[in-house]
Amino acid sequence: MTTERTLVLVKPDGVRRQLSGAILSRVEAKGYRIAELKMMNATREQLEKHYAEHVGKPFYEPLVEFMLEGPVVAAVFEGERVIEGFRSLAGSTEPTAAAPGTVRGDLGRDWGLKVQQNLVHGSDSVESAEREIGIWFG
Ligand code: D4T
Repeated sequence: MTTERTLVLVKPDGVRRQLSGAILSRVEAKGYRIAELKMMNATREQLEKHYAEHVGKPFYEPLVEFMLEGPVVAAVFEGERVIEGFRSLAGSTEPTAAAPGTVRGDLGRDWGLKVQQNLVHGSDSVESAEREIGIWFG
């Protein structure tokens, strides 16, 4: 049996607010294992690949600009059903509506900007995870 992997990003708002450790700690405490970890500055090329599905949407360019504002922490977490498990921990996309107890629900809010600054990214399927891990870890 192959253990599932997911790409987790602590976005620039999370790094800037010094929440990287708190966020990674929640994921580790749930029982998932860090397989890869680094802090880096994303390139526009990486973001264009990562967010290709959103090209043309009103929040696309603000999203890319936001992700270029500062460093991100990129991690690969491993574990049974980690993709679903991490998305459950992260909470829904909109921090205002995200359930308390989730990363976005507890630590995020709407700042009235053109893009939601929602602290984390997590892959949404096995195929996305493998594609995204390739983009961020080569
Ligand atoms: P990511 O992909 O960053 O983990 O977030 P989600 O899976 O929760 O959300 P997404 O891919 O649909 O959106 C990517 C990114 O764009 C922002 N966004 C999204 C936004 O500002 N307004 C919107 O209406 C949507 C759909 C937030 C996350």
